[in-house]
Amino acid sequence: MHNRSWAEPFKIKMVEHLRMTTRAERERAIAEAGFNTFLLRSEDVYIDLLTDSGTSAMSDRQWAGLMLGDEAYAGSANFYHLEAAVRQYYGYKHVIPTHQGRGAEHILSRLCISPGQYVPGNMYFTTTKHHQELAGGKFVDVVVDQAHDPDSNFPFKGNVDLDKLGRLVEEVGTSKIAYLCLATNVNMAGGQPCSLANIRDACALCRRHGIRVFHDATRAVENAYFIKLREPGYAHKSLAEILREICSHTDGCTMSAKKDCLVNIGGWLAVNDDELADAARNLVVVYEGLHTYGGLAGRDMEAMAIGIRESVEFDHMRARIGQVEYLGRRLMEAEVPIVRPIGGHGVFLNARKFLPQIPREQFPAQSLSAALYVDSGVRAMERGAVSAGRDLITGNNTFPALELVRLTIPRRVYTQAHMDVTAESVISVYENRDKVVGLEFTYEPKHLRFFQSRFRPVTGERVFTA
Ligand code: P71
Repeated sequence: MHNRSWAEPFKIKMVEHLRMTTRAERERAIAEAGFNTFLLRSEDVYIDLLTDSGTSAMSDRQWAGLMLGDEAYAGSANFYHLEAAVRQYYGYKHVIPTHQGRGAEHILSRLCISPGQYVPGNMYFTTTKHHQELAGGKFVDVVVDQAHDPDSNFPFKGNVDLDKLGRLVEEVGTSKIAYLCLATNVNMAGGQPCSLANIRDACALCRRHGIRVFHDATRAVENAYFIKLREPGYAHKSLAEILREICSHTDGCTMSAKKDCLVNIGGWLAVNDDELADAARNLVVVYEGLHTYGGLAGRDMEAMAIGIRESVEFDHMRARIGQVEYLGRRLMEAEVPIVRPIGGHGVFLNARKFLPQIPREQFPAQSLSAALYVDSGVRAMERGAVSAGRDLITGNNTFPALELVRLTIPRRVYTQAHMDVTAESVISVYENRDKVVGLEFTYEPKHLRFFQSRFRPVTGERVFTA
């Protein structure tokens, strides 16, 4: 079986029509959107690779599950199904639903961070770091150096750098550390996994110092797939076994179920500690909803419970990551600069190499995502300096080592032919890269600026003059 090509372990039962646009329409649409792909209308998008978040196609079983929604205010049957699925597959004791991942991050940050404390993490994620900062914490990057190098082929670029973590503990002392925020399949590094050996060692280091570890489990199953393929000793374990082993080292997790769990909305906070669980259940009623629904409908929790079971099936993950690899390989063959190894949830273009003529102050990744949209109607997401935002203290722009454009693949949605068209468009923009123009801000909001910022080309009116 495994010497054959992967193919989707499903067939298509319903289709959603896409609207094709002309280049002139797209020029107008991106200008109206302030050259920010977040501000485009989805009707104007052909292939939507903005995110894999909440964009999955649900299965017929999940759709059937929606009809079993128990919309009781309290004690919905679907909550207990979700709780059982999380306990079985992730292994945490207490499960508190939230409307999505950042809802869980908010509750955890408020409960576990005191002002002035440090929160080490294996690379920042925008919403995670923002909630840590709102709670008075300071994020400290402890990911391995390879994560910041788009050309490093290291197989576990998500790993925690134990020296960096150890040094922080020594410098500031354990009482100044809120917890270790351990992300699996690190998003901002390009969808890169941690090894189980590293997870074990990082968590053991924390345990020796009495520091708790909270896991961002958003893409933990994708991480488990890479462990199975790449880490000695795991080839014969199931994804479910590997997932349980990852989680077993940590004290709890935040989850955006909109990714691995194959739903359009939802998340949860899970913890093992009884007192922390009580405090979280108490706080969730203030911000999300009662602790048996957390801002979700009963039907959403049912779809999540079913999605969790589907997400750990090997053939599902093989096809999901196989599709991402297919796109990545096509771009590598054309020598387009992408982050290597190819990640779990998308292919990340290295905008600094792609557009060396655009200075970082003119946001090459933002320009590239706008140009790609103009070329073909493919929508990507900037993951560079605009996403990184400003320094809390100096207020200056920060320029992370990675200036990337993410082509994120929704799960079970697009075909290989869509990947071909995407590759053709990226290659054609690459061939015309000297015709892409840098951008400057015309509007910059205070929080998570990448969502709503507006820009204009530094010269002329168009971002892509090919
Ligand atoms: C993604 C998203 C959604 C997103 C969020 C912020 C900016 C742009 C897009 C969300 C994540 C995530 C990780 C590792 C927590 C969240 C928040 N990712 N951790 O990649 O990837 O979850 O969106 O459900 O609130 O497009 P939430």
